[in-house]
Amino acid sequence: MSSDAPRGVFITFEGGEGAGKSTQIARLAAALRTASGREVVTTREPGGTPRAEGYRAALLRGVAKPFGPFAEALMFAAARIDHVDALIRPALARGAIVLCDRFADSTRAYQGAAGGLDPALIVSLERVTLQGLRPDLTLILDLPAEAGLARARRRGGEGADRFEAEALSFHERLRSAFLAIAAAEPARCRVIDASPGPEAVEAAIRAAVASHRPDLLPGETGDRDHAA
Ligand code: T5A
Repeated sequence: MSSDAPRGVFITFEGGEGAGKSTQIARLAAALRTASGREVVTTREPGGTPRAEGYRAALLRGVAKPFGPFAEALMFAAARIDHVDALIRPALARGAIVLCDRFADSTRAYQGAAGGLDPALIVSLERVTLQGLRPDLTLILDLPAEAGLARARRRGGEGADRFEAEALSFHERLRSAFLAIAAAEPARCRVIDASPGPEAVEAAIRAAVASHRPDLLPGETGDRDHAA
């Protein structure tokens, strides 16, 4: 991208199962379209492009699980390379706001902290996969693992996928991992309490976005404005 190219904004949503990411991405996208008038692209991982959606179906069926967390991380990375090259980078180059449901932090948490993959391998994988791309802002939706799993179960569908079927201890490690990522990178990450109802969570997300980038939601008060 040349230095005078329009600069998009890359916002990722992370958290455990059933935290409310899909619900909140739709709400934030609508608010940003109205308030900023900019192009807003919503996407997800694994997936986001036809090729990566093919990987998603296989990954959620558990095809890579028998090969272990490294092979599974490689498959997430392969899907991510296509997603980044074909969808995310072009959208950012057009100046769009890109809202992505899960990204590289999910590999750190699921295959790394919860799955047992060596963090050094994950760092190397991120370097070759992302080629310097980093989210401008990451919203980590936090709630107790049991509550998130109950929400995912209530939503119904085809039954537990490869990750939802993991033991509660796996999901508790995930929660700790996401909180550790937020603590390690406070300039990029904001933890959002995902326990209350959707309206309250939406308000907290809008405040976090307004605080990080006041130009995206003009007229809204950022969460840091409420700080003591
Ligand atoms: N994965 C992904 C990896 O292991 N490594 C990686 O690198 C990547 C990128 C993706 C799986 O892949 C794994 C992680 C995942 O296990 P997925 O189906 O996309 O699979 O899984 P999730 O991202 O967890 O998606 P979910 O749909 O399960 O959760 P969401 O999107 O967080 O939650 P949402 O919005 O669908 O809400 C769930 C239910 O709760 C209700 C909703 O109406 C819905 O019924 N709800 C609320 N109820 C009460 N209060 C609120 N505030 C609510 N918000 C939503």
